[in-house]
Amino acid sequence: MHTTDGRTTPRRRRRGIAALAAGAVAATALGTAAPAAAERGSYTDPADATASLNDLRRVTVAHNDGPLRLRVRVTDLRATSDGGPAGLSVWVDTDRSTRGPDLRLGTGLQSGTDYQLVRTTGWKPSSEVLTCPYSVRLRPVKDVVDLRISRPCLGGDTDEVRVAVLMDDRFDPSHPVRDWLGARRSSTPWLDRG
Ligand SMILES: [Ca+2]
Ligand SMILES: [Ca+2]
Repeated sequence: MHTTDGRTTPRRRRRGIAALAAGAVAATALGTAAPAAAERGSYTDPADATASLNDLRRVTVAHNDGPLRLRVRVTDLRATSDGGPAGLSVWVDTDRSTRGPDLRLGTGLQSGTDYQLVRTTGWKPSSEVLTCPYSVRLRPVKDVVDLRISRPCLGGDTDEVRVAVLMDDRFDPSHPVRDWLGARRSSTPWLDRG
């Protein structure tokens, strides 16, 4: 199980973090030799979900030879909150030839909640939880969530990706707040691997 506070850290996750760290080092070394910047995009979303502390405001995506990195900024991320359950889903489209996104990384937005990566077909989960390296880090002080999906998860020959992001707040089950980045099920432009 993957949790955002590391209280339960199985061997698989430790290996994942090590692999991500190794990837980051490799990318840095490459960067000094050939300073090709990661292909990067930053996308804003309006304050249109003010009923939730986690109103989605900005998503930054960096796609290079290391892990795909996303930073999701919300209005007021809290480590613990009586605001009730809220979650974040990031769908990643890795293949133009398959309809819709191919991966989904989902996480809760309170410290210690689970996160998991699965394959998707037609926006729905189509696999068990994947064992390749990926991570979610909640940073309440900065009001951001940092997500990483390693190259083995994306597929080694994946040269372009696009992402869709949804915040889902169920504090009041009769009035769930859903905040997509942009329009419902819309994605960022395709980002070439930098
Ligand atoms: Ca918003
Ligand atoms: Ca696809």
